[in-house]
Amino acid sequence: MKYKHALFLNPYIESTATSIMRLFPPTGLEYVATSAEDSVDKLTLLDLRYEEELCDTNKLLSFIQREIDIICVGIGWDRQFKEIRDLLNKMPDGIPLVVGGYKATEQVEELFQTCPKIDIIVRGEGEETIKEILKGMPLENILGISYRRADKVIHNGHRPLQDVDRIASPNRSLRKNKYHLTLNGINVANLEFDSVLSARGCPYSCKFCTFSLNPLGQKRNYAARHAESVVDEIEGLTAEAILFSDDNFFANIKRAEKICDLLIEKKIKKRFIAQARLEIAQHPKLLEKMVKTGFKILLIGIESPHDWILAQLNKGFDSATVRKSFTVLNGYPIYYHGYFIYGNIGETEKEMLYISTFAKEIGVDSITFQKLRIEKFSPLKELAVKTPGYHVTDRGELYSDMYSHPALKKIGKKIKFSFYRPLKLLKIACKFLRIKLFGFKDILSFLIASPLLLKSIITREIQKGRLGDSLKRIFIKNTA
Ligand code: B12
Ligand code: SF4
Repeated sequence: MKYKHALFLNPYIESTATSIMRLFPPTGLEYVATSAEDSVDKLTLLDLRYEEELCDTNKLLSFIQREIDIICVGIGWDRQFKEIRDLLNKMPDGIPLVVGGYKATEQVEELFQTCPKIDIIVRGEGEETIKEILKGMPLENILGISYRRADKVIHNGHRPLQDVDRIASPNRSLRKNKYHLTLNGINVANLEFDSVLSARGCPYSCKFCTFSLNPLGQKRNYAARHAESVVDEIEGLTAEAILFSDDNFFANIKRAEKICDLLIEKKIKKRFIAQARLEIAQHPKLLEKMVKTGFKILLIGIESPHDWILAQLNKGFDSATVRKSFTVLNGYPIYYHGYFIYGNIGETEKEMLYISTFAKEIGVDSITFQKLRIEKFSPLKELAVKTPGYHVTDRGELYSDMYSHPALKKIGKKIKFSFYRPLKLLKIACKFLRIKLFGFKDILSFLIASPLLLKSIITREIQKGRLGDSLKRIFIKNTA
């Protein structure tokens, strides 16, 4: 073997983290590490979110220096992108550094420019590519990579996509930790989480979701694994709560029904979370089966209450459909989390604030809302640049002369506090009990952890200098 000990690293920087970042395993990195197992003598998979010792950068670097002869890092999200690049720049000289993941593929050129230590970037799906790198194949012959040669960056051609049924599921025994619900670093429930990828790609083309337009990216058309293979994978898992990481688990309704049927037939009792589109409301038979199977949470992209914005984003439905769909969905004991986008091109503050009212009206249980990002290859870029007063930063942040970043942040806070009123928080807790997401043991461990949790929340708010403001917004008046 060319390499004795490969490190597969999920980077994470504690100081700028948000609690939710710990809940699920790094699926993409685990797929690649699993595929690489037979190509190296030894493989260490490290999720820095759960490392007590090695999350200290100096200790991590000395571990790498002592033991590792190739480093493979996954960068999947925009979050902590700068901090991750700073970490990569500290990696020891002389040890090859390979990077891959969604964000790395989007930012190939920038990563080579800002991280002189990176040798190779694996673009798109990496299971086959990594094997060839680890075997020491000449770089010019490896499809799907970009690499440095002298002072230049060379982009090799795309790698053909593998049949999804032939890709091995993540080997969970590579993990050094289990995944639990932690809030502010405190373990609040016994429940173990895992994720299962049952399909890759998405048949829709919302305009803010732009990977397919990256000339260096490699987006597949929707391709789903056979129901039997998905259920076999689930059967072997120890976790009680499973997230289907698919873009949209219900893109093929018949297959989703078959997965439910098989899970019921095999008496596999787990709690499922899935990303879905509103269209699921048109399938009551499936919804009934989902409840029976143990589907507890659906994460649904609603994006906006305004028809003109939904059209601008090419979401494929209007606000009347959202309302109609939720009338159906609310008839089932499932927890609904809605994703919204605000700060759209031409959107006024009044329209942005309406997100909270709308979300309450349709009866969605919780929401998250993100400022519109105009990613590098977004078809919305042209509109943003053409619209007077609008600007896009190098990082894809959209702002306007009317709504600067701080102004949008303030609006975001108003939406948050207007939606999450004390009564709403109580309703969320009741809903969790009603849908039986948590069992008796989890509730008990939550109660035990709650004083510590409350203390940590208060400490964090004090550190950020916003305790008074948050309390005022929750209990007295929600103003900027
Ligand atoms: C599931 C999912 C989640 C889950 C997390 C699951 C998890 N395991 O952590 C949940 C619902 C919690 C979530 C949350 C968020 N998500 Co999300 N999520 C996804 C989704 C749908 C699938 C990710 C996945 O598992 N893909 C399957 C794996 C196999 O693919 P992959 O990760 O790309 O890995 C392959 C290659 O990239 C490569 N590779 C990956 N790592 C490595 C490493 C090496 C060394 C190599 C060689 C190769 C390699 O090989 C892998 C196998 O083929 C993606 C969309 C998508 N289709 O990718 C969005 C996506 C990644 N999420 C996104 C966003 C915005 C978020 C949130 C910020 C949303 C929010 N408002 O809170 C949060 C942030 C979470 C965080 N970590 O900070 C955006 C990211 C955009 C960006 N540029 O940052 C995406 C692209 C969706 C979108 N179109 O907008 N998400
Ligand atoms: S349905 Fe979801 S994953 Fe598919 S294109 Fe739209 S936003 Fe992207």
